[in-house]
Amino acid sequence: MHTTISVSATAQYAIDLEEKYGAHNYHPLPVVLEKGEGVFLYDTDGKRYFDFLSGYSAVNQGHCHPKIIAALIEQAQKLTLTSRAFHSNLLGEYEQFITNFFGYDKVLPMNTGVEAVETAIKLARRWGYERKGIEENKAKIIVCAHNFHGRTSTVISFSTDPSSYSKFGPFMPGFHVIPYNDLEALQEALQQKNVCGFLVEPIQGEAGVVVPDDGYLSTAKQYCEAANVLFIGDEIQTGLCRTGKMLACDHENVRPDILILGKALSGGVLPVSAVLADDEIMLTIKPGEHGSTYGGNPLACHVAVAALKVLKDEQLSERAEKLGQLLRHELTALHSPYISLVRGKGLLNAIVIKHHNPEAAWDLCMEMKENGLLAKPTHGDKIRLAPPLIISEEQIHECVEIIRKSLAILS
Ligand code: IF1
Repeated sequence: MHTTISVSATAQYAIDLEEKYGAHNYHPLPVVLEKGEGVFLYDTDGKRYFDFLSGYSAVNQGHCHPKIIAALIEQAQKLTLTSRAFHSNLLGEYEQFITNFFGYDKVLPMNTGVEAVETAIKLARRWGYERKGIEENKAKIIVCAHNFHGRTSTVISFSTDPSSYSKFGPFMPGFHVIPYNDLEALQEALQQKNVCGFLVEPIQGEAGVVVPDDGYLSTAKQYCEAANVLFIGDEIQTGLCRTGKMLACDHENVRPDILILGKALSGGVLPVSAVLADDEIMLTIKPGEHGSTYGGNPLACHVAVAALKVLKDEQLSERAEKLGQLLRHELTALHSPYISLVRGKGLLNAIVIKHHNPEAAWDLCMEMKENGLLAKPTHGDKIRLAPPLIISEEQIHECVEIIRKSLAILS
């Protein structure tokens, strides 16, 4: 059982309300946040924390970025939603902006990340039937073990994590699981009939920031091309400068046939996701065959353009590259007996905790919280360390010192 810790009456009141009136589908750290600004979060008692989770990479630009908030406020006072039954003055401009930004013919705007993943699955299947001649209802998509692509019934159908899929069946067929970072397994799977796509995270985030071997993505893309299979890049967590390039696939000059974005596409302000592809794929879906109430709403369009501009204007991929190297170097230099591994790319990093106590990672996160840094374990012994990309060099050093000091709790 996790060690409990007392919180202030104000915080406890908020926690109790969640306990009584909210579904118990999370196990958050005992901290109640009230304000976010840049790299900092503030709890209901005014205590300040470095945010080393960044909304699971949705807040790459920093909390409440002034330019993104200004775009939100400006558009919120004009027009927030038209539905797609009518045109809006902002959708086409946004579509032109984002397709030019990433170099694709077209975009299909959605809201949450998993909706974009579902959209990509439907696009790949539809392309498979219409362009590759796959037998109807026989399309297969290759996925990787330890994947995380969201929590809808279809997407958990190909999860290998029981906490994501158990007792949520029956499951959607049409997926073939192979080991991650295993090109032989991919090559073999691609020999099957009816394969339309390979859905992959360039770095497996939820699995604990698992970075594949150099060359994995580029060779996988070559294999897919040779097999006439679509390479579907889920960059919801790894994209938008997080790993030191605009897209994690850019590290290997891989251009996904279908690119999936989410999270920081709005800078953490509201759910905005997008699927980008060229006409041969995108135009296989005809009017009335896919969509959503809020997909491409003018508020999301205006916010997303502002959020994308911040990424480039503030050179956030260069920062992530430089400061990520510094963070990994400094963490390694701690030579802590409790850190068995430091890994990551750009500012998407994780430490693996080595300790006889299975709760050690949680206890360390609780101690870091006491010392002013918020992070949370994933899969037991791994702690993701992913601050907003606007963090400064001196703040990196300050945070490494907090981590160093907190490690003493494991002695
Ligand atoms: C939760 C995890 C991270 C994602 C990738 C699609 C989605 C996600 C690569 C779906 C979402 C979120 C979901 C959130 C916590 C977080 C998470 F721990 F769950 F797995 F980041 F690692 N593809 N990841 O990472 O996007 O529908 O959520 O917008 O469910 O608790 P979404």
